[in-house]
Amino acid sequence: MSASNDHSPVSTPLPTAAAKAFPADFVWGVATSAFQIEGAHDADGKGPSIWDTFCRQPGVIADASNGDVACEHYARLDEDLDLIRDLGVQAYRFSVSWPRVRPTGDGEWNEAGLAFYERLVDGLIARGLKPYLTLNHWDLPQALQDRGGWGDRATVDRFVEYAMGIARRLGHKVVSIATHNEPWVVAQLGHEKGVFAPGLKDRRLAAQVSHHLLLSHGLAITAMRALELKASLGIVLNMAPMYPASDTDEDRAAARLEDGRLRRWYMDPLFNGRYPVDVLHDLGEDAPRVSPGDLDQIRVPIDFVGINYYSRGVISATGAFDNKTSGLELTDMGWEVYPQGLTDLLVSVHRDYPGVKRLYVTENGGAFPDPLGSDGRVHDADRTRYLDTHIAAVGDAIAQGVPMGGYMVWSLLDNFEWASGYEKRFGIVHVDYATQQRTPKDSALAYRDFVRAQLSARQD
Ligand code: IFM
Repeated sequence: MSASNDHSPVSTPLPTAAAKAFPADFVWGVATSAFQIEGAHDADGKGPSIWDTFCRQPGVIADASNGDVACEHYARLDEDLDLIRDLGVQAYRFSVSWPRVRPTGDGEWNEAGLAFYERLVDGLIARGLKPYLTLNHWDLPQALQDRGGWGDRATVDRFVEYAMGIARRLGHKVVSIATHNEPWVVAQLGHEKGVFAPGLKDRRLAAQVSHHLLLSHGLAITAMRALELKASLGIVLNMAPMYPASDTDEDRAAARLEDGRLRRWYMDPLFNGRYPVDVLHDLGEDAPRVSPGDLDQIRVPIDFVGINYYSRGVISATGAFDNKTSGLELTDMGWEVYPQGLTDLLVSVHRDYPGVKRLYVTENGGAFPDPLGSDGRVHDADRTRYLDTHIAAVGDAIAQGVPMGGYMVWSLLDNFEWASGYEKRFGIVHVDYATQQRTPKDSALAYRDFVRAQLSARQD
């Protein structure tokens, strides 16, 4: 590992996970997204995204930072690809910045931006790594937002054009294309709560946005299918199992509705061709306008669903549950560490949606404040434990028959954690933002050694 050649191997890497069985074709990887690491916000013809704009509003980002520089990944591509290779993982999940490749969301394509992603994909392949590409990890071109963004049905068509442009250029090289990352976040945090870009607070708009995201997914999948790519095509959703805070009817009903808002709102149209009745009822007048045929377009066959899992939800009808009192370890985000929730979630998705062919954990990890020590290392035992127990939880789901395809750690690098700025560190590789020095943390070394042992066991 370039920044850690002197680091000795971890003797018993991820012991709980190592006791589980994973299929021979299971893929081990790491994940990032464009806005969170690339920087180079206006380099080589890139247009502004809604996150570039949002970060400039006072008070919206905890440390008043932005993505202008981030991890300088755009300039340090080769170094970072070497880092991934040296981790010994098989796959790298990344996203393409739409305004880097098509600055205004329509019109001219930016060859320099396309060439960057081609270099990224070719660089992965040359290092024996599998590219997992995500099209939309939230950084919509600002020019499209100026015309209504995801609230405007025309953005659906622009997204299909974007998907086709990327698929034509890179689709024959990558192994996987996901349309959207966490559409719930775009709709709810971006358009209802207003804490993420574009910072709007309008429940009806948020519901319409979620519908347009789903419609754009379905239409893009259909269009990309026609290219007969080898890449598998799917979508990535954030999910959390929702447990009632008590056994009362009220708490159980509240937990069911919360599950509806987060999971069934996306999975039901994708796999059953309808929105869940209880959530529609809850939305009332704010329910989205759905044109005839839309739901058929959304329910097109896909090859996989990626699940991003971080924690559980505990729901009480009065909103009274305080996770600080649960006694569970909390990450630096204040999220409970609850690996059993990942098993429960994967098992429930498999049970409730038999149409799902393959599931991936496309993101999982924890923010912990572990600093760089005086020995030049980061002894992040908390993150290492988090990975160990959550990978083991995936193993438990596999033992219960869930068709799992792979697991990707969030994240390769410490990076821009949206409204939390650079204050929260999810990386298994530490980034010193003053020097851009990358230092693999103990968790990276443990994951490296765990993956190495998994892969070598396959050859026996
Ligand atoms: O950093 C984010 C990522 O962009 C999307 N999923 C959740 C992560 C941690 O908050």
